[in-house]
Amino acid sequence: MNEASSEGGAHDTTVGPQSAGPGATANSLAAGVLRRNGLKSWTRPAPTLYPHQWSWDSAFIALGLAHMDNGRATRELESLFASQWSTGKVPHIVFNPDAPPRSYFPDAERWNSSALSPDAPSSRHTSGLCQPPVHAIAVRRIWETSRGQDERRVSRAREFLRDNFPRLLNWHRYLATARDPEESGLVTIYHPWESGTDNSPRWDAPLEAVPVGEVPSYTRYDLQHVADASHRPTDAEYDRFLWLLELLKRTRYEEAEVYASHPFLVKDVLFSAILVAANESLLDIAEVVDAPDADREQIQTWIHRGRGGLEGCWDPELKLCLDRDVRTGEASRVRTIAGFAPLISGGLNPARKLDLLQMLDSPAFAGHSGLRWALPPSTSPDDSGFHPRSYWRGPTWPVANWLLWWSLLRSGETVRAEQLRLDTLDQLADGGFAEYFEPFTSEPLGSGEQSWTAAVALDLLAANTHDP
Ligand code: 2M8
Repeated sequence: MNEASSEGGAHDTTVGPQSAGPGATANSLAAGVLRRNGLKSWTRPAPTLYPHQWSWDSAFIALGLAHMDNGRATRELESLFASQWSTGKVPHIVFNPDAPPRSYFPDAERWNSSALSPDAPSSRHTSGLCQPPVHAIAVRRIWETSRGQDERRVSRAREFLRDNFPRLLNWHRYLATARDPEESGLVTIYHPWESGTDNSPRWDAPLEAVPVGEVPSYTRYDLQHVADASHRPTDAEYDRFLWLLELLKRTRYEEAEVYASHPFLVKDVLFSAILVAANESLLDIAEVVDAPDADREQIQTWIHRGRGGLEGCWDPELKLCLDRDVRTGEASRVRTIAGFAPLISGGLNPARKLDLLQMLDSPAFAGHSGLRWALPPSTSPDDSGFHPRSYWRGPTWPVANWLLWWSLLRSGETVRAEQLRLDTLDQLADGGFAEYFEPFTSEPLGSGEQSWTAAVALDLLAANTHDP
């Protein structure tokens, strides 16, 4: 690991079972990032670029914190869920009132969600979007890491599960209904920011189809925090992102209205697959909290429906799963890591699993001969939308590797999973806990101390101590 970002070994005792082994330095470095980015009850995704609380970042962060400090892990999620909308939506950003002025745009004022929507929380400012639902997966991890610990810790964890089961169920219900009125099993997103893979070429065609109107003037602050503007979306992309935001505001974030009028409605396969996996975790949580049978049956229905929907998005020629534009019915024929969605949702027949494993290791992804590590680039180098340094258009992302690793383990592909784990950890040992990496040179890009990168490192390092 890069010693420049080290806090030294002073905190080793807080990093759990790995602290005495060879992973001790890596553990303490990763824990140091989470400690430095941590505020009172939640963690900034990055010290300057992202000064607010982001939804799926917090879930990954909690998953890592579960190996350091269970109390902090539970607080992370509780503070996020305190801003859950009355519809069940978990907002993609919860704004930090103490963030330095002019540090992030669009800010709370631009979203204006509490004033516009009666469904938004009134005491905290949030964005009007959401992000992939990794939360139940993190809650399940918090439960697992409490097992075998002293009775007080186990009962605190059980209580946490009990308190959070209804919140998670509401969140998933919101996604399965408001975001899937067709009952297709696929989640509709209203904005590329909801996908978490913001300017992936997955969104190029549906975004280009959006006629952009007059965007109120704005200043981007993100560019001041990165070494090179080419790592971030272009100004033209930002105009489109902000135009969509204006349109959502005109609907007052009212779901039916958005569905009727919004020009960007896309069935996102990665988001949908994460929801299936999260529903599997939610079923396990339901078991622990002894939830009513009706809730469990509901979750089973969502899992089944989700897998069916994803199967319908399979492209036999590209051998990947593809997003679909709700308005045109067109599939987005680009090759990105989202195409591996069925691996994440699981329950695959052997032929489909083989297709996916072969594609993962083919020259189009992790088997590309020029890669520094055998890690899948976010966009295939063979795709015309590929860019090795531009955010979600080609770099490798440790969180994406974590999702694939975890999915491979769950599907019984332990050897492939282990290779992915080791390559990811080697990349981090080399380049530190960066937000993303150039896939050929492994140059760290974006923010240098990204919390979710450190968090997934902690989980990967602890992998030999728990089951997937
Ligand atoms: C990135 O997204 C934000 C907007 O939500 C941005 O670029 O300003 C994405 O990588 C997203 O997935 C992530 O949650 C967020 C914070 O790390 O940054």
